[in-house]
Amino acid sequence: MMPFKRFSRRQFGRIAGWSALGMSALSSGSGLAQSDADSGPRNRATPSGFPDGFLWGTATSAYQVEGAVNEEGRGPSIWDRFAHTPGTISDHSNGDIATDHYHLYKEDIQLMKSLGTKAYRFSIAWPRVFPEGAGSANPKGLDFYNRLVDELLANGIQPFATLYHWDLPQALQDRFGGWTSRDTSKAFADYAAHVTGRLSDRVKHFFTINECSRLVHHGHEFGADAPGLKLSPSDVKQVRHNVALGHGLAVQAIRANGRAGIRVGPAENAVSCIPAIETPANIRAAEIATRELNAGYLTVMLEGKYTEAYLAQDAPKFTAEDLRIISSPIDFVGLNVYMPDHYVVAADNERGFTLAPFPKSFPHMKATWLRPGPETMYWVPRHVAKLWNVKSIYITENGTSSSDQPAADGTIYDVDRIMYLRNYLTQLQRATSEGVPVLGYFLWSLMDNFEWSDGYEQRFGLYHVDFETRRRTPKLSAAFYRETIARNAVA
Ligand code: PNW
Repeated sequence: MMPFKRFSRRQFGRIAGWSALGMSALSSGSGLAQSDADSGPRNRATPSGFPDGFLWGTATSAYQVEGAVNEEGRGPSIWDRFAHTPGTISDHSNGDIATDHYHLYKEDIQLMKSLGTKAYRFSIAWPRVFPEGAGSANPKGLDFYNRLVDELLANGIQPFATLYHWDLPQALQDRFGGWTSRDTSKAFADYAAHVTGRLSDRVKHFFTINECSRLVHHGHEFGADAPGLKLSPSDVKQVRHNVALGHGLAVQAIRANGRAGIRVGPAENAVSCIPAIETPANIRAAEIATRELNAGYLTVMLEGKYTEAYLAQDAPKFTAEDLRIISSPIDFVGLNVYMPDHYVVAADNERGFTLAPFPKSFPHMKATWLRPGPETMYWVPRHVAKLWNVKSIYITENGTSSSDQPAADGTIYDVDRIMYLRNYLTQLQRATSEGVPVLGYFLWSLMDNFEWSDGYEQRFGLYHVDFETRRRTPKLSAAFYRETIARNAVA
């Protein structure tokens, strides 16, 4: 284990729950801990450290944490409608109250601070800003985000705002058919312009759209997420094109309306292609697969064209101008990294690769879809940096749910989450030590929250939330993350 400078006793304060984990909490108001963390390289010379200034953060999204769905003029979103439709959410819950972050944000910022995080990725609810999706803005729409941003900055935490994390104003679904129409792409750009005009004096980093891939497939192909559609393959590709167009239009609107120095990029769950064995041929095959299987979003966004194979079937309708807009220059790529989608083997076939089927015995975390494959955290940013010459990458999400039962002493010893995080972070450190330009990492999630169609049955938080009392309690993984941040190395 690496020697590192320990915080002195007086730098610690108390936050409920930390002592139960055998840890003291960082004082919320001392400022000392922060200057200490900033005071230079603790691990630069060690093989296990992250780069100096590596940005550690946590992530949430509006509908999953805020609640307060009827406050200060917010309009309904497709997720309000979907969650209130019987048969959609496994535990019949919804996000009406969620973690009540809308009212408890100050307390939550102290939780972030006690972890030692220096950045927070949250999303802005479009229906708070434009209750009808477009037209006249709600004058109180940004009040909450102004309060949130000011409180973050006052506590030394940089705000990273996502503009769209799936909560489309219901009015746009009703009026245009949502993302099936490019009118929604245009409305998204108008909303992005409005927000950046008002927040970019304090918010310097904006993500356009969270996970095009899931919102397209789960929302419009499988019907498992809002708006619950099951469209034909060609309509699904049209939706994906409209979402990509929305991203590009928003990038342009953000640049036109934001302050100088504003930085913008997507937050995408790239289809992850891992060389099954790390041979040069398999690595090349995994790169080819990455480009091909992300053709509808990252590839078109970074190359300004669709691949031939993508257009060979069910091609979307688009213009050359659309492609120019979609590939508007971005400042970074955000990557949500959870699991290996494919292990790739080089093959002498037309595509140049074979996707290995997953054996039935492949392990999973508590959520059956979440297959642990820590090397995903190495290969995805490496592929993106290499294929498209991307110079700045943020890991915008990574984490896992756990069954999270309290032990007899009341503590949640979520050692499966710690095992998962430790292994993924080790692979992230491998990437940064080789020069893959990952600048920061946002752990999903700060606290348990509304996990979409899994309701409150999948808990992804470092902090346990009691959904009766809204009390937050750190799990053992919170102590793991705090230790990792303090060392700037995997703990
Ligand atoms: C992400 N996959 O969803 C979302 O951005 C979050 O809102 C969500 O709470 C979190 O991850 C946990 O699910 C994903 O199949 C869903 O690879 C599925 C996958 C990845 C991310």
